[in-house]
This record gives sequence, structure tokens and C-alpha cells, in this order.
Amino acid sequence: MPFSGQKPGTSGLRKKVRVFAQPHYAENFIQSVFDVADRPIASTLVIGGDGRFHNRTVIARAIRMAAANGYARVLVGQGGILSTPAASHVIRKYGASGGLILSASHNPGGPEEDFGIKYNIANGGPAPEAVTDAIYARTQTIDRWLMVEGGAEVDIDRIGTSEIGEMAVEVIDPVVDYADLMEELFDFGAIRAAAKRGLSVAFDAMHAVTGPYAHEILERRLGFPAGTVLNGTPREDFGGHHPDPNLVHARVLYDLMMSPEAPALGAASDGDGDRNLIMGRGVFVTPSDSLAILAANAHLAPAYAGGLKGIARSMPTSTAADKVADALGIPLWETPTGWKFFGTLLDAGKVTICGEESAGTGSDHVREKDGLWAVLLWLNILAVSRKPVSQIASEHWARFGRNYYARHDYEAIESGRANALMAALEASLAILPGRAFGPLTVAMADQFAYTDPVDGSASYNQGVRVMFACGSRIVFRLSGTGTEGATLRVYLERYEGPDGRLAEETPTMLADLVAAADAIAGIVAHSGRTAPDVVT
Ligand code: VG1
Ligand code: CO
Repeated sequence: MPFSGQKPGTSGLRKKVRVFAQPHYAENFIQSVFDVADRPIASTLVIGGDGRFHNRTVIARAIRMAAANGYARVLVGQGGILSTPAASHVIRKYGASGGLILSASHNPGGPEEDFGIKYNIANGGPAPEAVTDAIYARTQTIDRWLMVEGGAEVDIDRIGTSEIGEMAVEVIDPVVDYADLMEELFDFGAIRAAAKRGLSVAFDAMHAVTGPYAHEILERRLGFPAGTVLNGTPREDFGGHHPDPNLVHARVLYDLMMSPEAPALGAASDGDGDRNLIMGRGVFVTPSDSLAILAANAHLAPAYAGGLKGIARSMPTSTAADKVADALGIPLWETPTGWKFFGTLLDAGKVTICGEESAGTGSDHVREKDGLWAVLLWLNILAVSRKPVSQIASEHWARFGRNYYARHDYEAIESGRANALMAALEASLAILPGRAFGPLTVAMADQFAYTDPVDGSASYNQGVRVMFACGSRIVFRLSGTGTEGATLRVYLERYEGPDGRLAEETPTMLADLVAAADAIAGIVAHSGRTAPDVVT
């Protein structure tokens, strides 16, 4: 019997655990994936997750379903653990036809919280829209799912190979392949030497999946002292916190970085290890700036010493990276929100580095965003340049100008109200150009649409953009990852050139845009909220 609403969002299907725990619910979705996935005979499937509550239950069932569906082999991370970037790497390295990643990323975990399933294809990246649409369509007609019953349960805590039915089950070390890959990309010798000289780091794994990876890479392979990794043991409920590396949920780290005891670099990752938060002593680096700074300095790391092929960013991400691409004489691609849109560009060799304003950065080494990768690239740059983060940032702005940027999130708005806000906003697009809001005059307003330059597929309604004559911009869109009501995201951006005001406070610089956003979209009137829940 089909369930309604099994529609993958920005990144997989995310629902409350109690929804996923209904009989047949997860099975129907997984079977729908198997029914539509491109999987040649004798394929390998990768299974892993971020260790959250309900992971083990679904993994055990997914293994038995894979066996009944004719997979030759599954690779499972020990303990059910595989960070999202590590899963992407394992899929690529072992030539799997795809993988199931069990995660709701930065959403909280536990019996009352969130769970998620995402399918990645053979290139290691999230299934593109054509595939997620097909999966969704299949969930609506599905009338059976297949599972091998009986026989011994696989012990996913013990590394080794066993069988379920005709299928081999290999439980693999979740960390080693990924750590080896990082060692190929970055100058571990230079970072080790810098650590010896006293370069210090605090990495907050937020009780989520990156703990084992960070212990191995930062403390064991790079020689940073024990204690560099904070909250490094994955827990099913992330210690009761949101594993979301932003200024609200990583507050303790933020306070440390603003204190006299701050190490040179403060970083955090999210539930499934694909996001990164970057701070220096006394300075927060916005993800959009981090993307631009990493792109401008990537040549300091061995893997990128030969230069970048191009840079891609999601549409709401600030245009800071565009200025770097210009200076480097390489193309800049603007895609809709969600890593799945970078896959074709990466596969076609059009880009090397990609990023999103939501604390996602990555490169062509895998097909997912990669939190620890970003931290290691920062460390590589700090180690080689011997400059503090604050200096790297201010020199960057002096050269390229500065994009003041913030995202305001209004969470769990009643869906009807959020949809009404977006509908009214869209209806007003035609009359916005020429209108003034305080000192800002609208130059252009539209609903962002995208045609993939590689495969020609089109995506519509990817967010409302309001561009002002002065170059500032506001973007409005509804989140596709929430599990309760709707979340409105308002993205605010103002550019100051190299000769402009480079050392101001962000709220001051964005105040006119905040006022304009409400005047344009009627946020207070529609949502009943007078202030955002989260500002990042
Ligand atoms: C959010 C972010 C988006 C990101 C997605 C998945 O989506 O805005 O940039 O790709 O989460 O990231 P949305 O639709 O809620 O705005 V993760 O780390 O949650 O897999
Ligand atoms: Co994530």
C-alpha cells in the first residue's frame, strides 16, 4: 500500500522517526529506489548513515531487501556509520551502482526527532531530480517489497564479510578510505609541521558522524593534541542538540573563538559530516566568503596546485566566489540549491570547487559537500601561508571587495501561511522593478529557473530573486529539508568594492535590506513572526 508524501526534498526523504517507524514505510521507499535505480546485474550497494536513532533498524532491513533485490554485494560502514562524503567516496572507489545514506543531516535526532534516507547514484552524488521524481512516482504505485527472511543477522559492528541469501555483506572501516583520500589531497607534512609550531584547532563534531574521522585525521595523522576534537563520539540523539554548525547551535565554539583562549581555527560539522563552519580567532567567516577564500587559495594544496577548472555556487550563495572566478579567468556556474545540481558539472570536468551558503563546500574529489575537506583545506592554507584567518579574510576583501551576507530563517511556519507568502510575492514580481524601498530601488525580480548546461534538464521555481540597482540582493525561498510546517529562508547580500566599507558590522550593513525584505514579502503579516528564528 503506497504512502502519500514520500517525495524527496532538497536532500532525500526526511520525516519524523515516528513516521519512518510505521510498518512498511521505510521498506516502501527503499523498494521504490531499487525499482527505479540504474543497477546493472551483480551491482554493489553502499549503506551507511550518521548514526542517528533508527539507523540500525533501517540498515538491517535495507541489507535484507538488497539481497532479495539481486544486489551481489553491499558495503556497510562499521556500526552503520558512513559520513555523507565518505559514502560518496566509497561508492566511487568500489564501483558501486549507488548507495543509501541514512541521515537527516543537521536536523535533530532521537525517537521524537528526524530521520532520513537519501539515494546516491554511481558517480557518488545525490540522485538528480529525474531520479528522485521517478522514485517518488514509484512510491505512489508500489504494491510489494522484497526481503530475504531468516538466517543469521549481520553483525554490522564487526569488520568482515558474511552472506545474506546469495549476497555478500562486507562491513568496512568507515574512516580509513576517506582519511587516505584526504592525505592524497592535502599537504599533511606542512600541516603536521605547523601543528608542531603551535598552530591550534578546535573541531566540534557535535556528537555526530565526523567524530571518528576527525580523531583519526586531526589527532592521529596530523598530530594535533588530544582534545582538539570536541564532542567526538557519535550519539543517536546528538547529545540532545541540533547537529547544525551555525552560530546558534555551535554557540559554545563561537564563544571560545571570540575569547582570548581561542585557537587559530575553530570549525564544526553537521550530523552527516558534509557541512562546515569556519571561524578564526575573533572572526566568523561566512560560508559564502569561505568558498571564495578557499577558491582563491586552493593552489596552496597539492591537489589544486594546477589550478581550478571552474567554480560553482548555489544561487542564494553570495557572489563573492564570482569575483574570484573572474580574477582567475575561470567560469562560474550558478545552480539551484542542493548538491545534486553540481554533479553533472563535476562529472563533465567543468568545475573543481563548489559551495553553498548553508555551510557546504566541496570539490571534485567526491560528489558531495565535505565538511572535513573544507577544514583541511583551511588548515593547509593556514599552514603554508602562516597567516591568521583574520588576515587572510581582510586581505581577501581588500582585493576582491566584501559581500556582507546573512540568511534569516523563519522556522515551522504553518504551511498554508508560508505558501500564501510565496504566492503573493510571485504575483508581485512584475510590479516590483522601479519601486523604491528606503535607499534601495528594485532593478529586477524573478523566480529562478535553471537549465543544466550538461544534460539540458530544467528546474523551475528555485527561489525568488530581487535585485537592486546598487547590486544588493534579496532571495526568498522555502526550505526543502524541514519536517515540520514550512521554513522560509531570506538571503540578504550587499557588496562593497575594494575601496568601500570593508570593516563594518554585518547587521548594520544589511539593515536596509532587512526592512526591504519585509516590505516586499510581508513576512510579519504572513508569518506572524516579528523576528527570524535563526540568523546565520
Ligand atoms: C538546506 C540548504 C541547502 C543544502 C541542503 C542539504 O536545504 O539550504 O543548501 O544543500 O539543506 O544540506 P533547504 O532546502 O532546507 O534550504 V544537508 O547538510 O541538510 O544534507
Ligand atoms: Co548535512
